[in-house]
Amino acid sequence: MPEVRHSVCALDCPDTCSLLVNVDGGKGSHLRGDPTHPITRGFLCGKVARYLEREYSPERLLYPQKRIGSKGAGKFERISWDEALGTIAVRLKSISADHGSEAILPYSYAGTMGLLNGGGMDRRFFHRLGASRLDRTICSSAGGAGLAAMLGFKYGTEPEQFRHSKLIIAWGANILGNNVHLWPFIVDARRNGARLYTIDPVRNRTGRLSDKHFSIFPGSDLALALGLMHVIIGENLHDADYVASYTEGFDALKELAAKYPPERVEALTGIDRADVVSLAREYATTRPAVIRVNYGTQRSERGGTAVRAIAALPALIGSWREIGGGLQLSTSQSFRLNKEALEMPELQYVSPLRREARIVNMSELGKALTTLDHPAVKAMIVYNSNPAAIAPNQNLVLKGMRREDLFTVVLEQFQTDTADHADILLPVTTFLEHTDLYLAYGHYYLQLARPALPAPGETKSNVDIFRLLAERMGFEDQCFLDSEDDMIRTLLNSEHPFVKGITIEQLERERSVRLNVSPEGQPFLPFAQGGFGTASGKCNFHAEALDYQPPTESRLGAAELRSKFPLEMISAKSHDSMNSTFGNQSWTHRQTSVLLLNRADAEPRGITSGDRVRMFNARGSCTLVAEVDGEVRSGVVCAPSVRWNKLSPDGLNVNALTSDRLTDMGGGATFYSCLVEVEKCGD
Ligand SMILES: Nc1nc2c(c(=O)[nH]1)N[C@H]1C(S)=C(S)[C@@H](COP(=O)(O)OP(=O)(O)OC[C@H]3O[C@@H](n4cnc5c(=O)[nH]c(N)nc54)[C@H](O)[C@@H]3O)O[C@H]1N2
Ligand SMILES: Nc1nc2c(c(=O)[nH]1)N[C@H]1C(S)=C(S)[C@@H](COP(=O)(O)OP(=O)(O)OC[C@H]3O[C@@H](n4cnc5c(=O)[nH]c(N)nc54)[C@H](O)[C@@H]3O)O[C@H]1N2
Ligand code: SF4
Ligand SMILES: [Mo]
Repeated sequence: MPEVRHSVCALDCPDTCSLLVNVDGGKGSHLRGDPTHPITRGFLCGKVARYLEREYSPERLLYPQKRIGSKGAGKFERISWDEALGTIAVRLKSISADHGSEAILPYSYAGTMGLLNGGGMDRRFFHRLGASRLDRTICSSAGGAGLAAMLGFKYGTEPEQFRHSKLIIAWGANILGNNVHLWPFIVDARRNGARLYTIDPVRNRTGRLSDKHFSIFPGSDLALALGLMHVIIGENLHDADYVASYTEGFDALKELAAKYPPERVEALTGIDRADVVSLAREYATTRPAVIRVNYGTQRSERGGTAVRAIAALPALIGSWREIGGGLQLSTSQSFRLNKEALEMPELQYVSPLRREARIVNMSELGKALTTLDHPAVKAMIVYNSNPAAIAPNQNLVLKGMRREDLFTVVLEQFQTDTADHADILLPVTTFLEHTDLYLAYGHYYLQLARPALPAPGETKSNVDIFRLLAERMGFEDQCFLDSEDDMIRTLLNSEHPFVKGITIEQLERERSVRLNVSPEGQPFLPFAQGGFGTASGKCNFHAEALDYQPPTESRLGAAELRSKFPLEMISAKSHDSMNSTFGNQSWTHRQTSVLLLNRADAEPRGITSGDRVRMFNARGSCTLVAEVDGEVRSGVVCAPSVRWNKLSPDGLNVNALTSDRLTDMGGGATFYSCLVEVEKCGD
């Protein structure tokens, strides 16, 4: 009989699943979803059901290495940990002495969502070093800012409540692809007569299974939200009592919405005027109605404001009052852990800087590596991320990463495109092999995971590596001696009622603990009676900040750009991958080498399914295989992402085309505001 151990999926996914691992003679033999977990409910997504293939892949990095070929060539030689750590410490000390400590740049995102390995010992290390601080904007900062501006908090409807909804709107949210554990609740709701609508320029798996699909122009969601408000307010379908009690700025909103009649909204969004009207009426009169808006909506130039406007809709119709009403973008801010004590920003004051370090926006990495000055970036330490593949404006990023005078350290599990650019490459554990604490951004359960499997070769966790680096740098601060459990206790040391009283012992026993967001057995209705986190405690519509302008890179954007590059390119998430994490698996490679085109765009270009096509704009180009069908609306192409550059014929992926222009709020990346042209490749 195999021993069954518990773990938590660390991938950057709203579901944060609870896992059970069968272990036979020290080796994992089977991975499944924990049937007792209220969200995981005993099943896993396709990619993680096969995670043991990754765990035991012969391509795992097992030993520290140093580069022996040119940057990017991927030629390395094994070295000892002693040599690796020694080399890094010597280089960081000399760079800090010669150029100032801010010449050192950490670069990380959510390769693991674990709080300790994602942002614990590393943060302490870089603060003590006086390194530049990284603004982690690559994914969700625009939507986060939009949501916070409207609601004051970054949380919303519980996934469990979706089963009580009668109308579910998936707005830029590929639920089946990217958030599959919400689906069973939607199935339950539909059994009780609920309808599911999707608003997306791409009719993906979720769109195909919906009752109605609204094929929207990319980046025009703000105009649609205003159009819905036009009808709702114009026909007096709003909840006047909720609006009067818990919101402010309604009169200005009414005035603004009046400027968005259905005809104008049709022209701006591509959605038929009659559909705008019927959607608004249904949304306002179906009780309860819930919106699942996801980050797809905010990867555009107007993305922050779009989310802000969408987040106003439940307040307008009063659906926050109802079980199964409201809206969910993220639940992350309900985890009021003591992150400040974990990260220790005060260490910057004992660093050589003796002040707070400058902030570098990760969505502008190419610029940072090629144009930043005073000081220029001389060292980059990358962990939990693969910027060579996932960052926008890839040609500029790669130019920077190939600078001979840039010292690059990469902590990785696999030989990614970023690993190819390392001077020193360090092998790290997977989430199945180390301790960590996990919040979630799609539910309200806090979870603890202990190592379920032994760490192979000479792999170490991020926590251990930064602890060792601190020692080599001569940092004597007590905090670098903290164990994982010390750090978890630090995080749990919070007075906020949502987490107060949760202990490591309880987490050890129960593995998954629901936050104290509502009394036991009762649903969490965050804004049923106001209680917004804004200065006034009310939902502030702030209409003056909501007017719509089409994105520069869109079909209604800059004329000169449109004439050269008439197609809007979306590089949405591929169904069975996780950004670039599974890039070396054959199924991911298949899913991320295609470009979906509408027949109306393919035919005039002489393109049919199976053709090799070149997609290009002024920033770069890449080669893909055309798939012509009805999935994307005309004028839009979609390249499921993120492919490993080195597995493509030209060594580049779609991010060679994406722009490093920032979003309207939150300084986010605008991956989905991207104009391109496509041509058939010659034979
Ligand atoms: N299978 C899988 N799951 C994942 C990931 C993955 O790579 N693969 N990545 C994880 C990560 S990092 C994240 S942030 C989440 C993201 O989860 P989502 O936000 O759901 O993912 P996206 O694919 O970016 O976007 C969702 C949908 O938005 C649509 N979209 C694009 N532009 C627009 C627009 O302007 N308006 C509207 N209305 N829709 C638009 C896309 O076509 C897509 O269908 O998923 C996580 N889960
Ligand atoms: N074109 C396009 N580009 C995109 C997106 C898109 O939709 N389209 N999505 C964007 C979004 S939403 C996001 S979130 C980013 C994601 O970009 P990244 O944060 O870079 O995520 P991944 O590509 O999944 O790469 C994570 C890496 O971390 C490594 N890793 C996993 N666990 C650990 C660990 O414990 N320690 C260390 N050191 N490494 C570990 C994995 O092996 C993997 O190579 O990509 C963005 N880029
Ligand atoms: S990637 Fe998401 S759905 Fe898949 S196992 Fe992990 S948390 Fe669950
Ligand atoms: Mo993301």
